This record gives sequence, structure tokens and C-alpha cells, in this order.
Amino acid sequence: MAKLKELLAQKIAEHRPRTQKLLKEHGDVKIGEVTIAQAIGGARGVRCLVTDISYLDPFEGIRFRGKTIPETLAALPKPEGCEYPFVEAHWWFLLTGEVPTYDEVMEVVKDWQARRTIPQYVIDLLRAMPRDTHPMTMFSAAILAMQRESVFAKRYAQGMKKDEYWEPMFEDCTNLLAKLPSIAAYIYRMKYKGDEHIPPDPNLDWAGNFAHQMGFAKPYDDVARMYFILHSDHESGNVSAHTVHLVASALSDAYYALSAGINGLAGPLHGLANQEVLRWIQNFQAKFGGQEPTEETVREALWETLRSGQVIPGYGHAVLRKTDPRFTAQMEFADKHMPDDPLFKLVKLIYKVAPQVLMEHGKAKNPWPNVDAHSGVIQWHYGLREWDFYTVLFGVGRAVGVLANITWDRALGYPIERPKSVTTQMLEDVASGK
Ligand code: AMX
Repeated sequence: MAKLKELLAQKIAEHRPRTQKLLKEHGDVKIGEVTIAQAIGGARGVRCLVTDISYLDPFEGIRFRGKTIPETLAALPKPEGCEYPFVEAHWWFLLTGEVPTYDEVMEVVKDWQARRTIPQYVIDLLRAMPRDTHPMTMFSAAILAMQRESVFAKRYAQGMKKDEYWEPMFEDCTNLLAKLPSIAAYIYRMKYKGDEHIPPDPNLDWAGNFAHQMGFAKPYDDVARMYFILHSDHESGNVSAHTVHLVASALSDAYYALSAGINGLAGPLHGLANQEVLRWIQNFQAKFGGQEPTEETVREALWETLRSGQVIPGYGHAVLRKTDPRFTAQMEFADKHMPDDPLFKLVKLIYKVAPQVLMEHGKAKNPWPNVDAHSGVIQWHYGLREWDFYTVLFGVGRAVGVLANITWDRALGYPIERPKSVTTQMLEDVASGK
């Protein structure tokens, strides 16, 4: 058995008694209560999901397996001559909580290389879709189309014991992950680069090969590594992660579950916000023409957006109450690699002005930037200017976290998800003390 799978099997065996003990001996212990506002308001803050893969502190931001973003980036092995770690190392880390050695990562790199080829019927499907279809729709359709490959679905149909579920789930997740960057690159080049495609480089790591197949030179490979790791996981309650978990809880396989999660990510309040940021910036530039943007003009444009009833994209968050460390990590990259980029300067200017504007506006609970306020600008700098595509990049990264999560869901035997709904009358009755 491959080393990662062996280690994962050991971690699962160690973890299972903890979950079983909690359920058996402490199942009645309360960890929160639900208010009417939470029931109507999207279950905000209701504690009813369990994951050990990442935890989001409102003031500190995300920790992957207990490590902050800078700690994670520093700990994981990197390809030779590169600034950012292998995404394969991050996968190992998210799954097992352990930092792999260089040799261990290389085993995963080789395994993914061997599973990378996209089936021809996926290419045929993508080519049959109208070219102006949104790339997220294409990406989701490609993932769903591969459901026929599911090892889990086959093994389930043959009859499999519950404690074995994680193993074919892990196989499906690995097969799926290995193909995602090539699928994304195929969509990109078919739609935007004259349908001219670049074959994979058999020697490159996952993100390095993505940069290669997209047709972008160094340091775009490091941009891709950074981007995919930063976007991988944000605990379980966000729309994409929760959708994947929910769909997989019906024992739908990884293909069904990931495709559904990608559809959730495609919403403008979630992953699509990164393309909305670019759209906002372009509109701003169109309005102010060649003028150098100033704090005053940015403030005016932000107020205009708010007055017209729209949100300021890239700002606010359901859980975070400070600047997203994923924003900060990208800002550090940009400060180092593209300090004079005019759009980056504008993003910095918006960062200076928008929190104050949002505070004065008085609605958003969090006036600080989230990950999406920055990501499009780095892509733009390196030549990826078709912003419709930005959420696909988010989706490739997000897959790493959510697929690690559903592997563990099956390992720990989490049941089908089924929260309870109530009627408005019931809420009115409770509210009036009936
Ligand atoms: N601009 C203007 N208004 C905002 C705002 C923003 N950036 N963020 C929140 N608000 C408003 C909400 O629309 C809501 O108004 P309402 O009472 O009229 O409905 C009010 O402030 C309270 O909202 P909240 O509790 O602070 O936020 P939430 O948990 O309901 O929503 C989020 C969180 C991210 C959807 C919201 O902040 C938003 O729409 N931001 C802009 C879009 C964005 O950047 N999304 C990406 C988030 C990160 C990600 O998932 N990729």
C-alpha cells in the first residue's frame, strides 16, 4: 500500500475510538443553542459540524491542522528552486495532520502524475457545450460526467462494510484531484486561447503542470501553488465545503459531491466574488479614465456601490472579524513580486479606504477584506485576464480541502445529514411564549 494510504489508515484507526467515545459517553452534552435569528439567518454560528482538517478563528483566521498559513507554508516541502510548497504535500498534511518528507511527497507527486489523464468523453462533453458557457458550469459538468469512474459507487453496489467506505472514497478523491488542473487548463485554453492546447509535462508537480498547461511562465507555478493551498479549506460551514459534505453524507460519491460544491462556489456571495472584484475595479477605472486613483475617488466609488444597493465585493465575511490572512498572504506575495503593478496599488488603496466606509455604512459585521479582494489582481498581473475563469481556480484549490474532508467523513462514519426545519408559525409561537 502506498505510504500515504498506510499512514491514513493508521490515523483513522487511532481516531475512531475518540468519535465513538464522544458519541457513546457524552452524546447529550450541549455545545450551543439555536436562536430564531440563526434559524432564519442561514444557521450563522450554529455549531453542528465537525472537522479536524481546519478551524476558522474569527480573529486569527484559518489554521490548517493547527498551523496558521505562514506556519503551513514554512513547514511543507517545496519543489527545488520554488518559493511555495507542493500542493501534494498539503494534501498529505490535511489528510494526516503530519508534515511529509520530500521523498514521501514525491511518491504522491508520481501517483497523481499517473492518474492525470482526462477521459476523452470529458473532452467531448466540454467541446459540445456552447463556448460562451461559464467556465464554472463546464468545470462542474466535467467533474459530474466522470461519476461513472467512481470506485466507491462500484464497491458499494457490490456490497461493502461501513468501515471500509473511506478506502474507495480516498481512491475516488485521488483520481479526481489528479485530473482537476488539466481539466481546468483545457477549459481555459479551449475558451480563451484559440482552442490550442498544451500537453502535460510528465515531470512536473500538480500545480507546476497546471501553470505549464495554462501556458504561463514562472513564477506562475508558485502563484498556483500558493493560490491552491490558500483556497483549499476554510472549515466546514462555508457553502462549497458544506455542500460537498452534505451531498456525500447521502453516500453519493466524490464526483457527485464535488460537482455540487463547485456549483455553490459559483455564487457571487461565495467564490465568484473574486471575479466581481475585478469587475468593480474595471468599472472604477473606466469611470475615472486615466486619472491616478486617490483615496477620495475610491471612497466615492465605494459609496456609489453601496448606495445602489450592491455589496462591496471582497469585503465582509460570515465568520471572520479581521483581515483575512489569505488576503495578507497574497499581499505579501504581491509586495515582493509586483509592487508597482497599478491594479495592486489600487487594491491597497481600496484596503485603506473600504473598511472605514463599511463601518460608516454600518451594516456589514466585518468591514475587512476576505481572500477574494486580492486573488484576481495577482492572476491579472501574470496574464490570466479572463476573470470569468477565476472561480475555477478557486474550485481547483477548494477541492483539496473538501475531498480530504469527505474521506474522513466516511472514515468516521458520519451519518446522512438531516437538520430539522420549523414553520414560521412555530417560531411565532415560541417567540410569544406559547
Ligand atoms: N458590502 C456591503 N454590504 C455588506 C457587505 C459588503 N461587502 N458585507 C456584508 N454586507 C451587508 C449584508 O449584505 C447584510 O445586509 P442586509 O442586512 O441588508 O441583508 C449586512 O451587511 C449583514 O451581513 P453580515 O452578517 O456582515 O454578512 P453575512 O454573513 O450575511 O455575509 C458575505 C457574508 C461574505 C456574503 C458578505 O459579507 C458579502 O456579501 N460580501 C461581499 C461578497 C464577498 O466578498 N464574498 C466572498 C466571501 C468569501 C468567500 O466565500 N469566497
